[in-house]
Amino acid sequence: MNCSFEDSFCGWSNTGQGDWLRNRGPTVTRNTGPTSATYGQYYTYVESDTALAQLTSPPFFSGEDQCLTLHVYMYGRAIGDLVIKQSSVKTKVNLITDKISGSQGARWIKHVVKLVDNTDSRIVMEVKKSQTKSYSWEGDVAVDEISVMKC
Ligand SMILES: [Ca+2]
Repeated sequence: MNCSFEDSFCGWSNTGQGDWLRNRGPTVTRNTGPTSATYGQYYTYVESDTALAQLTSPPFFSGEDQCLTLHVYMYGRAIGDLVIKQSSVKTKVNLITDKISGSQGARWIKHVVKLVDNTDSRIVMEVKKSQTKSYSWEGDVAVDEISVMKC
């Protein structure tokens, strides 16, 4: 579950139409995306021209009083939504749906989601392409340093 993307995706996998990529240093697009990771050297991000990028965690046990913490970098004129879900592996039902919308400034921010007590969970992170905004390429969404621990 915990991942800083330094060596790999730690078992998280791309399950959408587009890709979450591992990267170090700045993204290829100007005026959007981070210039470096928040922890270590690598992070994961979505280019804003991706249709629907979905990154899904391995199954894990979410006990009482667990929180998902992640660090996100969402900066640019065309930043859309980062949707974060806790879903049940067996039923595929979304137990939690959380969302960060729009540009958050040129910095990494820490985001915490309180999870539901569920034995068999996955975390799913989704970014959809912003088709309506001008400067639509300025919409890179980056994530680093994901962890699940006691709140
Ligand atoms: Ca990292």
